[in-house]
Amino acid sequence: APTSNATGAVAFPPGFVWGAATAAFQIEGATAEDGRTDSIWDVFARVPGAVAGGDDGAVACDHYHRYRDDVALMRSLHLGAYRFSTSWARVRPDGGAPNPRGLAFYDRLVDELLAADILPWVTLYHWDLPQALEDAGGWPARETAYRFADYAMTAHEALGDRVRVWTTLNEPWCSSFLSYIGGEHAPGRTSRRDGVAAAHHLLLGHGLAAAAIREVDPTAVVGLTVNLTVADPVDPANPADVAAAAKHDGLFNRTFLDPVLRGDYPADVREWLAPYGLDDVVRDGDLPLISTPIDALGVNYYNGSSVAATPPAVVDAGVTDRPDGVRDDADAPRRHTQAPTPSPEGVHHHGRGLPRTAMGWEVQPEGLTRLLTRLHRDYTGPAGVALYVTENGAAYDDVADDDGFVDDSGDRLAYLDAHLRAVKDAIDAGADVRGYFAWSLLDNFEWAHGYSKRFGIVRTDYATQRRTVKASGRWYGQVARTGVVPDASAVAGADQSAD
Ligand code: PNW
Repeated sequence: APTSNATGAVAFPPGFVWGAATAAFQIEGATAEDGRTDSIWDVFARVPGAVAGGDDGAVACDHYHRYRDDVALMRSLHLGAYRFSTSWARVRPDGGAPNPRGLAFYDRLVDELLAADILPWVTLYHWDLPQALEDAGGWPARETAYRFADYAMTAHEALGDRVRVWTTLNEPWCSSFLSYIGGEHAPGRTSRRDGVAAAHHLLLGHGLAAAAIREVDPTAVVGLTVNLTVADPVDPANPADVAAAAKHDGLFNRTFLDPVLRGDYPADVREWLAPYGLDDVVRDGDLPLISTPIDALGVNYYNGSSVAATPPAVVDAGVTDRPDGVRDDADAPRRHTQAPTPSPEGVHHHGRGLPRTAMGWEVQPEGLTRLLTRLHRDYTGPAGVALYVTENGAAYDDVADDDGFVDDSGDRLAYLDAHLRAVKDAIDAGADVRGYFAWSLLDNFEWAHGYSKRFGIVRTDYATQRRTVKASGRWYGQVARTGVVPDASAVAGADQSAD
């Protein structure tokens, strides 16, 4: 459907935060330096077939050594904020004692950002659990939640005098269901019971950390980032499809939203998860902790979903409809457009013939408008919680010229343009959306896809570690500087200079 902000220049509200995002394991490298020990992703990457190309995080973007240049790059893009994550295995190796040399890196990074007038947004957990804690049971073990809160306080103690925005978790759906049920992400387990226990303990860890940070730092902005979708029935007139869409919404979105923002798992979700032990892991007092008030909800949006009660007649290359989302090691890594969930019966994903990114994900910008509007109405508005889009972006098969320049104006730039217009539509409809972070600042380690998928608005040449701003990055830098998404017709094919 056409949106009200379809093509003309669109001005965002004053004070809107313009940023870009990364995650520690995806960019830092230096995985064995200054006392860092293995995380589950270091170990998972050594499993044959787990990561495309046999890629690992040992070097990645070498950001650990190049952070000064990277901050200068952010400044050249006029970013107002930078969302990064701290590595638990660096800050508390093996999940044990604090590591001053690991903390010193984040100390330097934060100082560098502040000197460049860029606000540091810290995410404490972007999927890199210390392997020693996985060996002790991982997220399915309740104890991990308490260890997470300890680690959060170590990071806060070191950086809390300068970092004002604290995000506990990135995408708990991914670090529970995709990791412990789908087996596609580290640690690669395939147990529904483990996935359910992991989800609850991640939320508990969030609540413990959020409450502890609030207590020592009442003016901190505390939040959580979730990956969300809009789930539409293939046939809105078919009650079975409507029910399937509601189930996907329940297991993908509401499982993580409701405990935090409404104080309990929804009744239907409880019913779907009961066979996999939800009631065995939820203890008295957990939900009040999990629903500790937050200030900001981070929303990561990449695509919507079209759901039916029956499988698609034709299974195409991009939409793999699988009954249970469980990994088949002979064919890794796989695309989970059939989301791995604990109770996937009767939920089938269909393609709609929309344009796709290189991930196979359908491009559906208006879904972001509906998602933000719904969140504001049903969750964050009533609670006075601000919304931030903490990730949005796209992988495409970039072609670089001899200078390393990528003209992605026809795809990635267009993706960002359309989604920013969708954000503005949500703001115009009353949603309290206060910022946007492009995923990602740099091409980086795209998890099970290794370095084969490029999400950056800046190209990383892995052979030389040279960074080259793409057309989308030049464009985004202008948007960040002016607060205006320019007229779309003026952008197509136009010369976009860096400043
Ligand atoms: C997010 N899914 O991952 C992460 O936060 C980033 O680290 C990642 O690089 C980015 O999006 C692009 O993938 C996701 O299967 C991975 O629905 C998988 C899914 C969603 C988000």
